Amino acid sequence: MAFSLKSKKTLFSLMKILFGMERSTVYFPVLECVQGKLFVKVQVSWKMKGRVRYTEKHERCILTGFLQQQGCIYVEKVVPAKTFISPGTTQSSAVPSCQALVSQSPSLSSGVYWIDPDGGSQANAFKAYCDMDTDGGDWTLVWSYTFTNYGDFMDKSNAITPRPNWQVDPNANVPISTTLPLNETDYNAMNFSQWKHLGRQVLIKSNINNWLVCHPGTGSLVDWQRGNVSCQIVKRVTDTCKERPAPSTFNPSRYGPIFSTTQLYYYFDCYTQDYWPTHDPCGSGQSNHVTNVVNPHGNIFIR
Ligand SMILES: [Ca+2]
Ligand SMILES: [Ca+2]
Repeated sequence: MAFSLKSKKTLFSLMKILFGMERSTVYFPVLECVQGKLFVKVQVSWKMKGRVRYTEKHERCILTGFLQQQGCIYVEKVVPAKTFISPGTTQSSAVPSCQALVSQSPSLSSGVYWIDPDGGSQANAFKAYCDMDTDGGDWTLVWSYTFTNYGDFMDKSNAITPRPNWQVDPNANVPISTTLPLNETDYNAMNFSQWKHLGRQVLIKSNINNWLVCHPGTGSLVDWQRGNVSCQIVKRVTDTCKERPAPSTFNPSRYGPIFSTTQLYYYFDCYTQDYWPTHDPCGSGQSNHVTNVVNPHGNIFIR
């Protein structure tokens, strides 16, 4: 709120010229606002030769937005624009997951939103990338990886990198990330202990192998539990082995998780001294991945 004073200039100028008296007015903050009326406390002092000769104190009722007295007080009412904060666009509007975001704002597109998987205080909410397009959307990106030696794919030195902080052999030697990836080529991983707060379904994307959606059975990636899973191919990246089925088992093996049919389909090998990170659309544990890809990578999403 701002005040501007249009005083009775002529009178006050005359007082000053004739008696050397000066008038000063102090406005105090609004006391009350009742039914459109604002009350302010006003103190008017008359000074002569720098000394206060007398002071008037009173409350003044003013109507918002109107001139109350001729040449006296103008009130400018500042009304902040009411802004609607869309869910997930600020830390304070963080949602539990990308899935929760969709239920609140169904038309959102893929991108970065604020989420708070563990609930409660939003002080530990963070930004995450949500895929709103694949297989109905609602997916939170938890891992983006590339390869240590894509050019010589079956060599021992090849592995995915970086890896999440899941429990594998201590000799696993690619870097561990606990920094959330904010896009599909931001090679990082969410703290693995947080994945389970997002859901149990897994979306695996890669530009060198088919995309899978896997539902948990007796096996579950986020629970790090070996057993059956039910996977569907949601996008074919290659025509190789079109007749072959999607994986049906999950195994949290020594150097990283494996999704298999009868043989390996995806192996997230994280050891550069042995093995290699199978991405085989035939599910045969062989080198049938797409070759000569720029920025070869993969991603895991949870919902
Ligand atoms: Ca929280
Ligand atoms: Ca390796």
